Parts: sequence; C-alpha cells; structure tokens
Amino acid sequence: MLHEEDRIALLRHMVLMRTIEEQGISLYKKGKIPGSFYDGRGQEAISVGATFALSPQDPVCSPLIRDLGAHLVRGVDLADLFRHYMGRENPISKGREGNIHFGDRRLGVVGPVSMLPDMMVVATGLAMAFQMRDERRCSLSFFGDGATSRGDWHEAMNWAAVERLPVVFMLEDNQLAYSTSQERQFAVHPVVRAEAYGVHAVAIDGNDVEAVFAATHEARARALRGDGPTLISATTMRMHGHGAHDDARYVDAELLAAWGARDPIAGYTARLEAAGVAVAEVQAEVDAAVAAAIEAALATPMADPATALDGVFATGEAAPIGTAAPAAWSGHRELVA
Ligand SMILES: Cc1ncc(C[n+]2csc(CCOP(=O)(O)OP(=O)(O)O)c2C)c(N)n1
Ligand SMILES: [Mg+2]
Repeated sequence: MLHEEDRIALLRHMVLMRTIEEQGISLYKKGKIPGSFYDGRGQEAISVGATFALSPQDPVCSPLIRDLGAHLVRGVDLADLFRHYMGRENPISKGREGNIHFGDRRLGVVGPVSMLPDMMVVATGLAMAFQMRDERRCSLSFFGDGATSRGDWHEAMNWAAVERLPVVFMLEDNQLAYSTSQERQFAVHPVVRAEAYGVHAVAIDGNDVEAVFAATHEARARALRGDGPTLISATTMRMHGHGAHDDARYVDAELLAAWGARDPIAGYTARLEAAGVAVAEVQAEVDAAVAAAIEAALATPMADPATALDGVFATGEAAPIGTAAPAAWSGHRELVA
C-alpha cells in the first residue's frame, strides 16, 4: 500500500518530469539543446507510477521519449541530465546524444535503441534469464501503441506467454504514433492481441498514477509467483507534438482540450489536497532543483569532438543490471528494503 510519503514522492516525480521537460523545450527554442526535444506531457503518471512499483533490481527496459519519470525514480543526476540534453561533457552520453537514447545499467535502466520496439525482446530475454537462474526479479518494457504494429512486439508476446516469463509490458496508449491515428494503425486493439497470444492483459486509466502503480504492483506479483507476463494498457493522450519541432496541427483541438481537463498532475494534486496531504511546497522545491541543475549544466564545457569515436565498440565487462541501488533511488519503500 502507498503511505503518505510515497504519495508525495509520486506527485514530486511527476512535477519534476514536467518541469524538466518544460525547461527542456524552452532551452531547445533558445538554441541550447541541439536536434529536437521530445517530451511526455500528460503521460507523467505512467513512467513514474510503473517504475515506483518495481524493486531496484527489476530492470526497466527502454524508457522512451515519454518516460523520463523512470530515470527520475531510479535517481538520475539532474545536472548530468541537462548536460546530456545540451551536448556538454557528462557521464550519461559523453555529449553524443541529445535527448532520450540513454540508460544506466547500475540504476537498472536499460536504455533504448531507436528501432521500435526492439527492447520488448530484450526485456523478454532478461525475464528468461531470471527464470532460468531462479532469481526473484521481473523486467518491464515501455512501448507505444504504434510500436505494437512491428514484428518484435509479436515475438515478445508469444514467447513470454509460452514460457510464462516474469515480464511486464507497459503499453502507453496515447492515441497517436507521430501523426498516425489508431484507426490507421491497427484493426484490433493490442489488449485483444495480447490476450490472443495468452498474455494476461488489463486496461487502466494511464492518467491516474495510483492506478498505474497498483496495476504494475499486481503484474510484478504475478510475475514473481510464476503466473507469467502481463500487458498493462495505460490509456492516455499525447498532449504535445511528437517532438518540439512538431506543432501537431493534425490533432483535434476539442479532443486535446478534453484530455487537458484530465491532467494527471492537476488531478493527483487535488486528490492529495482533499485527503489533507501537504503538497504546497512541491513545485517550489522542484523549481529550485531544476534551476540549479540547468545552471550547473550551462557552466560545463561542450563535449570534446576529438572523443567522438571513443566507445563506438563495446569493450570490457558491462556493469551488472540493477545491482547498485543508489541512495537517491526513491521507489516504493516496501520494495527498497
Ligand atoms: C521501427 C521504427 N520505425 C520508425 C521509427 C521512428 N519513430 C520514432 S517514435 C515513432 C512513433 C512511435 O509511436 P508510438 O509507438 O505510439 O509511441 P509515442 O511516440 O506515441 O509515444 C516513430 C514512427 C522508429 N524509431 N522505429
Ligand atoms: Mg503512441
């Protein structure tokens, strides 16, 4: 169950995600962030609620362009995150990547590659390793509705069901894949397709962070009991363009306004306030932390172009996944112990 401090942490992580991304869009428009900037406005409850329900030893595969909350719950350093966005020297990407293709194995975050949804099969493979080694862990993979049209998705579904693997598939059902609507994307919803493969599937309100937490908590419990994979379809709406370069003029304004009224942060703030939980300070605390991180990043030199070819090929031992839970890790406290 969620204690009061867990609920405040859930809200804080969502507010942190939104504040970082609002600042990121602003820095992109000022020319401080190269390429584009991708954000998950309106989808904060999904990556925050899901990651909060995992143990630090459960790998989170491929937080995508809407899933900054997973990195935040796992304790990514905020100054390094902004250095990464801005191409400054940093340990996350060494200035090689602008926005989202990153992870930290020690924090149990397996970064995405660009081909969607390649990391579904990686999460499935990790789950297979845990099952073979008899380890009480599960893996989780995020993916979008568009990604369910690709072959890897079907392979992952089928194999996870056949082997009853301890894996959680987190579908961010945000109605769009770039400019492609769901009517143009598939004739049968992924929940039905998952069930056809033999994967237990549930549909939840993706804008309700406690609903996401509860569904992931239950899916993890099923996985560890040996009951196999779960697909969670978290219904939500992409509130911005695909990236900051896309004005999303192809999205119906009335639909956006209706979803705007169901904002996950405003809704959860009101719910906690009604329950007498003190949340008034959260935004100011977050603003101060984000401002300090941006200042530190702006004071850091750009990455040295002479190092661009370093590390192109993997060498040496890779760090084990999720074995060094940092002090900054702030998931559900019953799982941290
Ligand atoms: C195989 C593949 N095709 C195309 C792309 C380019 N691309 C990146 S994100 C994206 C949209 C994906 O839509 P969805 O899976 O619904 O995720 P969302 O952006 O809505 O979160 C596309 C087409 C890609 N990364 N991989
Ligand atoms: Mg989508």
